[in-house]
Amino acid sequence: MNKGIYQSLVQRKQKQQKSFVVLVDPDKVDDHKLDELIQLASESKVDYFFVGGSLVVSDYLDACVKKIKSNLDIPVILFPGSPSQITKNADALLYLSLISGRNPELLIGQHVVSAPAVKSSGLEIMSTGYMVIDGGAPTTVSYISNANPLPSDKSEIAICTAMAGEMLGMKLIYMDAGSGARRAISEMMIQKVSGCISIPLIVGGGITDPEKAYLNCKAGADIIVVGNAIEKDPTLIKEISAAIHSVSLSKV
Ligand code: 1GP
Repeated sequence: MNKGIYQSLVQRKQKQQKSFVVLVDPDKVDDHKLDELIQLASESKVDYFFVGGSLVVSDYLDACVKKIKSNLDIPVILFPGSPSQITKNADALLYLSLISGRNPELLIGQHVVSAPAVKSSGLEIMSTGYMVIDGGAPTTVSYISNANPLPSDKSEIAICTAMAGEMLGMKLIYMDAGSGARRAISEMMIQKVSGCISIPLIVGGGITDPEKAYLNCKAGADIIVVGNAIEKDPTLIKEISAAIHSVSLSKV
């Protein structure tokens, strides 16, 4: 099985190079909008695309992945809200287990049901401890997951959860306040969690400006994911990418 993308994430972390991910929700783009994102991403040194959403009802996922792949040399990683959001045309899959919640379906149940399809997809599978952090208001992910988000002021729970995920063998930790979160994850929590794990830390949810992305990276996030803000204003891609990559430069 191809391990190239995970290796690149680990190497980037070792070199303290921060990564910028543009999240595309197939329900919220069309060909025209995607063309614009592709153009801006190619001009702005975007590192990875995530494609998926907590609830995808359109049938645009496969076409969306194909369009990005045929226009750009940037890895496309699936970020699925359910096992139906899998296409072999992507490069890799975040194999998410919702370790912040106590819903057995999202911890292991859906994985069991979809295991044969996932295995035969040929995608690079990246086991990911997924932690939904309270973002100040219900988000689609907190509703659909039917699990309590982790309280935003309980860094010690976040630390223990991430440590447990790493010791269980997960390859990535993804702390997510949920798409369009009112309140993004605090730098204090990011700093505490990143100091207690050695695998790459992904942070997303409610990041709407370059400053927040920069501060999240400074606090210890290795990979920053932005979706909602870019849907509203695609030109933000350029500024956010520059802010994230400036952290890498300042560490060289
Ligand atoms: C959501 O972390 C992602 O799962 C990105 O969140 O859409 O708020 O940027 P936003």
